[in-house]
Amino acid sequence: MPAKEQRTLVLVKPDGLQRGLMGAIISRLEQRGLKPVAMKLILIDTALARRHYAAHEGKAFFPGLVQFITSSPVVAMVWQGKGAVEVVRQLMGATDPLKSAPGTLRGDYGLDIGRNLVHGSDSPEAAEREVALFFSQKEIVDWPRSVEPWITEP
Ligand code: DAT
Ligand code: MG
Repeated sequence: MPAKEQRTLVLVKPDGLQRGLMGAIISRLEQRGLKPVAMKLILIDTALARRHYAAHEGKAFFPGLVQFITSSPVVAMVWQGKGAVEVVRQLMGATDPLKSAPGTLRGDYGLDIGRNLVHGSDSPEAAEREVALFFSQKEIVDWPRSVEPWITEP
């Protein structure tokens, strides 16, 4: 991976799949110029959910959050590109869809903080931890993309 690029974990949450929005969500990441390097549909088990959301353990919403994220499949992905962590956070919008700007994924498709459609790592450190939680090294494909120089100046 080029030094100026980052990788980040993105989940299309159960509400995104149930509502038929995974394509719309993936399209926005693609259109921005980010490159997918790993992708799979999985049912998250309770152990993985608790590890993924360990920072929120003890909070009032934690049990509901674990219940929700394990209730139906998600699409787990790794997206790569310049500033990928921050770019995905911007594309997602604020945690609470009621406070997310129109034009963001949560601002366009969501109403409820407990049904906010998408997860993106909140820092490079979190991204490294979360990518390793969801994907083995072998599942991450470092493929060359011919359009790259038209997205990022070499
Ligand atoms: P984000 O997903 O924007 O990184 P977070 O890490 O603070 O937000 O919280 C993880 C998820 O937990 C969030 O996507 C939705 C849920 N959540 C957060 N705060 C909540 C609250 N006050 N009430 C209900 N659910 C909440
Ligand atoms: Mg978070």
